Amino acid sequence: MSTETFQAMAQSVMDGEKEEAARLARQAVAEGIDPLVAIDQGFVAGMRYVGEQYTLGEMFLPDLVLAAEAMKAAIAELEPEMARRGTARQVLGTVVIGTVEGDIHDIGKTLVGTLLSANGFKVYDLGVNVPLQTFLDKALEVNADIIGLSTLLTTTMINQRKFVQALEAAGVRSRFKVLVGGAPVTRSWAAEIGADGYSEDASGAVQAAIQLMQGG
Ligand code: B1M
Repeated sequence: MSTETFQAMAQSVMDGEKEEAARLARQAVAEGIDPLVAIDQGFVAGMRYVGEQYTLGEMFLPDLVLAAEAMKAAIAELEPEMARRGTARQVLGTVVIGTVEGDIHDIGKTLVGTLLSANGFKVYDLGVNVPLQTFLDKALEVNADIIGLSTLLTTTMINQRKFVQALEAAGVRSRFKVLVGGAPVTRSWAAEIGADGYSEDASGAVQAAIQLMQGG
């Protein structure tokens, strides 16, 4: 796939062109391109640009919404291929994942959930704006191994810390591994709040989850 096509993917997100984004995603699948490469080198680049322009006051909330719609349309086309490429057969572990309370960003979290699922994890995706108690209730209900907390807002990162504290207060800290991620989240933040795992992207999250299952 040519550099121009990756640029066109980025452009389709910048322009909020849903159909074009979906078409380019289908083209990537037809050409045997790894969906993650299409996402990282194409669509995410467009999303990054939109985020920067929003910060600069050059783009506005409706632009973010349209960009997100285009990105989701592309991912929807790529998802079956991501699942198909997942090689693991046995269930590696059970993951409860969601975006923390106060935060409605869902694209990154959904991508992480999809890849975990494609790689052999049983995934319960609780969606966005998820209260901490809901994470805990679901994790207890399904006897989860890993609880994944995503956040894109600096203002809601604190809910990741609160969740680790809530597990301790409930006396169940040792029952679950906590995996954290999201654009503002760093390895040092993860260490500071006592999370067990961290990743800056979706494929890293799969590696981190596998490590956690191996006791790492
Ligand atoms: Co919002 N938003 N947004 N937004 N938005 C950001 C995050 C922002 C950085 C934009 C900016 O100012 N430049 C900014 C946050 C600033 C901050 O906190 N410091 C921001 C803001 C301010 C807001 C609002 C407050 C705006 C407003 O209302 N005034 C509002 C928040 C509402 C709320 O949540 N309460 C808001 C709303 C929205 C939309 C609804 C319009 C839309 C989201 C639509 C949707 O998700 N359905 C939106 C979008 C699209 C963005 C940007 C542009 C793109 C986010 C995205 O989807 N990225 C974003 C700017 C940016 O990040 N560059 C921005 C693509 C996605 C694949 O990446 O989500 O980072 P990401 O996920 C990655 C990794 O982070 C990691 O893996 C993923 C795949 O590689 N990862 C994990 C994620 N979760 C993980 C979990 C893990 C491990 C890894 O383990 C469990």
